[in-house]
Amino acid sequence: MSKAELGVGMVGYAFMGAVHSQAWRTVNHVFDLPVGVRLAAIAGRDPVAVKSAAEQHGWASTETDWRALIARDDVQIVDICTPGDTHASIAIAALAAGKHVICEKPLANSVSEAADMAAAAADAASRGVRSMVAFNYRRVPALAYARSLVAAGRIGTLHHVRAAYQQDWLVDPAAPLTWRMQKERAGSGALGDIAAHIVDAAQYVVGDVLSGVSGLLETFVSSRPLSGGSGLSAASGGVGVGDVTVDDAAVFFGRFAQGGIATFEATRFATGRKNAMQLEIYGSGGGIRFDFERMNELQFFDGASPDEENGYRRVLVTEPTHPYLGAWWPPGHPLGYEHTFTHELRDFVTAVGSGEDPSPSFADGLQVQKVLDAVSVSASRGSGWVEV
Ligand code: SOE
Repeated sequence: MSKAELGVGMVGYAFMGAVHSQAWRTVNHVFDLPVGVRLAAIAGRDPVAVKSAAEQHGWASTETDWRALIARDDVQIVDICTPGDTHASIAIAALAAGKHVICEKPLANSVSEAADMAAAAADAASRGVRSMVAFNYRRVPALAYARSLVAAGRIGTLHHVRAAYQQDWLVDPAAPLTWRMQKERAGSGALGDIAAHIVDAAQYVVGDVLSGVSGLLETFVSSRPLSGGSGLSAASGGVGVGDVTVDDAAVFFGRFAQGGIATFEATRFATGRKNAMQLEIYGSGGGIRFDFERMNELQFFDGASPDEENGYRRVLVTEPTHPYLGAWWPPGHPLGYEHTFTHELRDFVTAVGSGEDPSPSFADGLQVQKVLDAVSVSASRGSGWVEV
């Protein structure tokens, strides 16, 4: 008997839309899901551009208004890949219409929007409608494995977390202004875009939440040209210059609720670092180090090994017994960035198909938003301590 199939409707088709599309096309064919998925429709305001995106990424049809997408009978899942200023309205409307929702990070542009989304998600869950926030780095097999090591007590009592997310795509002052540098669209800069990832990843791996932070935000280049550039810094047009109204970099430290302290650095100005996401975890009985540039590896120091032969050892996380890997290639055949999205959809669709709530929930997204907000408040008060 063939499986039931859920129609997916996606809003947005830029970088995240492209990578999510790839994952939607793949997830059915790699993992054995309780329900199938179909790429029903994609929505975007520009009719020509959305049509060409649909053809390129394999969507069956298009809409130019997300409300029409949500209203369709052949759409049961709504995937939100738009800038943060539209997340709350799309997600809340979709949940009210009984559609399961997966939403890109950060969940929203403010704590109050995120709280509204979490409340709508809790209400929808009571009606069997599921939601998830898309923190894809949780689905790096090496990080999922790191979490299991910490949970199994292999590093003992947590002392330190050192997390960094470094990019360099804004170091050139001639890089143009885009929505990612506008507070009303993106909410914040490096803070919401990439610190959100390392806050989520750190909390996920250690299995605890930050209880307070102290931070500093910096904007190195305060105005930028309105057109030019390529890739993430491509602007769609305009003349002259516009103001950058978000942070270019965020640094902060924090304390975990159950003990252990952490430092975080998120920047778009780390010259030469393209997408360097790093996490180090040190406990009384061991340590773990991860670098996304070597995402198939984990460095593990096992304090239980004899001193004379001990040191950080490189664990190649490609064995089928590691999280997510059984469905892919034989040992030693590594995965890449895009697989993390296939894994997140695997977990989302599995939960939806099994009638369970996926993780991370909108409530988890709200908690990350509270951490980001506490960093902003701290920075605005000269870096004083702020409870989360
Ligand atoms: C841009 O900084 C960006 O695309 C983020 O928005 C993504 O979440 C991250 O995975 C890569 O960098």
